[in-house]
Parts: sequence; C-alpha cells; structure tokens
Amino acid sequence: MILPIITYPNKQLKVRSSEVTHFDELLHRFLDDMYETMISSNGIGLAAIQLANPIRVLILCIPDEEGNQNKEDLIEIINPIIHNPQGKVMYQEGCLSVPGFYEDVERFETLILHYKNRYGEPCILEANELLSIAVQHEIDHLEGKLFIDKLTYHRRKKFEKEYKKALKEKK
Ligand code: QAP
Ligand code: CO
Repeated sequence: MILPIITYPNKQLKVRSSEVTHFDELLHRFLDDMYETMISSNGIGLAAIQLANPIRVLILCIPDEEGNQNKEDLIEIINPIIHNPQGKVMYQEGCLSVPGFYEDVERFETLILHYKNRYGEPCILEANELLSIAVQHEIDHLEGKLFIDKLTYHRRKKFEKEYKKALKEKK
C-alpha cells in the first residue's frame, strides 16, 4: 500500500522517533508499505516519520552502477546506532519531504552502523560513499532533523524563499 509522504513545513517531521520494541507482523507490513511508497516516489531512502509514524525505522535502496534500484539491495534498519564516524564529504542532498530542493550538505565519509533487522536480529553494516550519506540523512529524520536544518543561515533563507514560491505555484 502506498502511503502519503508528509512534507516540510509539517511539524510532525520535527518529532523524535521512538525505539521499536515489537518486531511483529504489523511492523513487517509497515516496512513493505515503506518500500512501495519510496519506490513509487523515486526515492533511495525513507524514514518512518515521513509517513507520519514516529518509530526508529528507515529503509535504503542505493542504485547500482547502472543506476538501477534492485530489491536485493534494500536494507531495512531499525533502532540504529552510528559508531566510528570518520572523514568528511559534501554531497548534494534532496529529500522526499522537501520535494524539488537540493543543496550541499557535509557528512561523515564512513561509519559503522549497529541496528536490528525486521526480525529483531542484531546487524552490523560498514558504510561508505552514498550509503553512508543516506544512513546519516535518514537517522537525522529519527531525531526530527531535516537536511535543510544543516544549511548556513544565508542558504536557509534562500531555501525558504524558493520553497514558498514553489508551494504557491503548485496551488
Ligand atoms: C535521502 O532522498 C538521501 O526532491 C533520500 O522531487 C539524499 O530519496 C540520501 C527525491 C541524498 C542520500 C543522498 C527528492 C525524489 C528523493 C525530490 C531521496 C524529488 C523526488 C530523495
Ligand atoms: Co529525507
């Protein structure tokens, strides 16, 4: 089932998400809906809060070298913790909750992620490149943070102006 994605400036996006305690059928169905919703919107990552569900769940599906998204590359991440963040990189990010806007953001280059899969089993992932950036972007959602919150004052101002203009033109 495709669910509606909430978009900025919806205040729900600022909510801190809570740990998952029940790895049950309800969670599995929600994860399936997240995937369907993300793919149908041309996303590579999605956090549960973007579907108005404040739980510490995110999914990622990083495209391969040809730019294809394969379901085998889907990673379901629950209750994540970042270890050993190292290095710095800049990447032009976007977000399904901030449609049509892209801006450079600084992230750690590599990290180790500890998390649970949909069955509650502990997993460890070493992430670099786009995967590492996507993990950090999605974990920020769990803290109620958006990539636009990381912009300089000047760039944030520019964003607010452009975004409001785009919203008006859509109506
Ligand atoms: C987060 O973002 C991310 O504005 C996932 O019109 C961003 O999937 C991870 C999207 C950058 C790593 C690097 C955005 C689709 C998708 C839009 C997305 C849009 C259509 C964003
Ligand atoms: Co996002």
